[in-house]
Amino acid sequence: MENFTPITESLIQGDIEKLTGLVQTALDQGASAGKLLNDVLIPGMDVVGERMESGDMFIAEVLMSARAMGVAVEKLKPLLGDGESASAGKVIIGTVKGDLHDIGKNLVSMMMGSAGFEVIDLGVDIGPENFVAAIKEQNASVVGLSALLTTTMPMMKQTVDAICESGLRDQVKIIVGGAPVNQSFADEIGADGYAADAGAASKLAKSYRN
Ligand code: B1M
Repeated sequence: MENFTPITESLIQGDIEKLTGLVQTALDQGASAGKLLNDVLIPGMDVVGERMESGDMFIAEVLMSARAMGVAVEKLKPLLGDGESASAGKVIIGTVKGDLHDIGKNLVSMMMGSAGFEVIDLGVDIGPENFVAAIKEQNASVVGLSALLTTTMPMMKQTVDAICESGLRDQVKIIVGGAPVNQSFADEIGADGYAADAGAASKLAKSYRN
């Protein structure tokens, strides 16, 4: 049994050069891309998520790990045959209309991508009609709404309402997050869940696929 610990460690450290070198060596030695992704890299990102939640890793460190994961995933992508991909479904994510903050949202995108979801990131300042159109077009199963301003929180409710009115509500789970948002606000506007940080958002999305 190969020792994959150095790969996990370099991922957690966000050391892109070391990680890509070790991944290449493992591939050269015969490890499969699917095994590296599902049994080494994704569990490594779970550790990052846990450390983030417990406060043992800072945001900057989490971003470095997420970037390293992105580079490793890009490297493995062409080698992943059908059925070997860890795709866990499609997630539409965006910062709601009127709000331009995207650092936290990008982190959520990266963590969900690292967890095997196909993430369609709509960007910032996204109106309810754009979320609805994207769910329809992409046949997404999870929608993530981010807001950093108290003034844009009502836009989250408008977005949830628009999804209900479009008839797509039963198809998607809606996750909301961002500094001014909390669980009771999520309940109040009819979202399925609230996540305090990127690790929790990814964990929540994963819980919906079971
Ligand atoms: Co703005 N801003 N900002 N800002 N800004 C805040 C949010 C503010 C709290 C600063 C302050 O006054 N103390 C304040 C909001 C006050 C309020 O509403 N109560 C504020 C304000 C007022 C404004 C402007 C109105 C300022 C002005 O122009 N007068 C303006 C609004 C522009 C607009 O959006 N229309 C504005 C502009 C900006 C910049 C453009 C300069 C810049 C954004 C750059 C960018 O995002 N590309 C900016 C920044 C950087 C901040 C602060 C300083 C940092 C935000 C950040 O990136 N944090 C912020 C103060 C603060 O938060 N300390 C502030 C790091 C990031 C990793 O955390 O985004 O919270 P966060 O994401 C976390 C969680 O919230 C969660 O997970 C992430 C990772 O753990 N999360 C989710 C986020 N989305 C999620 C979605 C999920 C789940 C979890 O599921 C889908």
